[in-house]
Amino acid sequence: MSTLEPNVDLMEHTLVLAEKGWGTTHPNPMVGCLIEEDGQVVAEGYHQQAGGPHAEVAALGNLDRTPREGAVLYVSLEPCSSTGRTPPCTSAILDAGIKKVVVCAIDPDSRHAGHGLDLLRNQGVEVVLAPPELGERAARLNFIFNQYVITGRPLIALKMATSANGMVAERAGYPSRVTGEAARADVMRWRRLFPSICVGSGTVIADDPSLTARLPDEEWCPVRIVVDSTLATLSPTFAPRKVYTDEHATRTILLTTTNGMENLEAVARAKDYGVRIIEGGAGPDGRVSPSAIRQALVDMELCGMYCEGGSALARSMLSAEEVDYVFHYQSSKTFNSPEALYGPDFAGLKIGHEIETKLGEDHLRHGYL
Ligand code: AOF
Ligand code: ZN
Repeated sequence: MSTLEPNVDLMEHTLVLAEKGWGTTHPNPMVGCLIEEDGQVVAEGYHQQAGGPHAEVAALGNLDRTPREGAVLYVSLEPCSSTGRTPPCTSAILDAGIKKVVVCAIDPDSRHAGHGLDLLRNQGVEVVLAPPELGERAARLNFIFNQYVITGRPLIALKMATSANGMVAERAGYPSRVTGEAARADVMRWRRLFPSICVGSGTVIADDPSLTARLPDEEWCPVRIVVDSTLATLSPTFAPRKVYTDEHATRTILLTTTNGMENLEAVARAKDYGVRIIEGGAGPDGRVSPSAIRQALVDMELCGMYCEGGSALARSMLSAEEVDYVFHYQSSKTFNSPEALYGPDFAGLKIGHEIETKLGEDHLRHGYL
């Protein structure tokens, strides 16, 4: 008979703690943990970065004493049970004398998947799982980690913002504001989560984006991948683009084709900027093939990528079925100009396990393709 009645608020709080590692734990998951004694939270911890202490070890370390009898450890992900970069958390829990553990989600990493729970139970620890709805939320938090650890395939997400009538730009070739402030702030948060971001050459030429995550307390630059088959973005006919000249230029990677590598002037310019060029395979249309983009991520050991278009790149990735996850921001504005640019048919996409959020006047739907 179970003597443990877990507290849902405390379970939820482990998710809040996990999110403190938003974007900093790759390729590891975000995990939060707390220790409760007699209804009081006496220590908290979270996983900050791969190679660093896991959430359970951080919480036990923050307690700085032996947990009292009856202490309950709440953790957002199943405790690991084998040695990776760090020793197993199951050992840390047992060594601390914890006899009750509440777990929100099972670790999909096959080294652990359920083994952590079994091991603890076999050692006489009472283990309780969160209710399914909370378990799903805990698991969903680590959607990038989950796919990468299960399949070895980096998670490629495509973000697009469209007007109410399906346009991605008010005037083709020029930057335009499709969504409002809240949606743009939300994009910054996703840019902070993904280890890499990517855009096509047309977007770099038209918008001159910086592709950084600008948050209230931090500016962060993911690995910036520019997909540019001919190295047109390095043309001297316009001002050098920000991604090549700002203080994060060494975090920009140009992905091009054999044809692009023959543009020797552009190759020399990239070298001057300190920007690395990767040569990938081309499709029948002569452009970098979507599978070459995925291969580049695998080669660089990047577990996820947030692709912000433009529409040519989005179309080719969608038709090659190289998109795993979509973020569709839908504005309530209508772009009626004859120069407006149609995007891919986002409204028609079937999104699995869809999450919908209202952001000011705009709507975001995101989920698996
Ligand atoms: C936990 N708590 O806070 C995290 C876990 O190489 P390591 O030692 O960091 O182990 C990485 C694996 O551990 C990772 O693939 C995932 O299965 C698990 N992450 N587990 O109990 C944590 N970050
Ligand atoms: Zn662990």
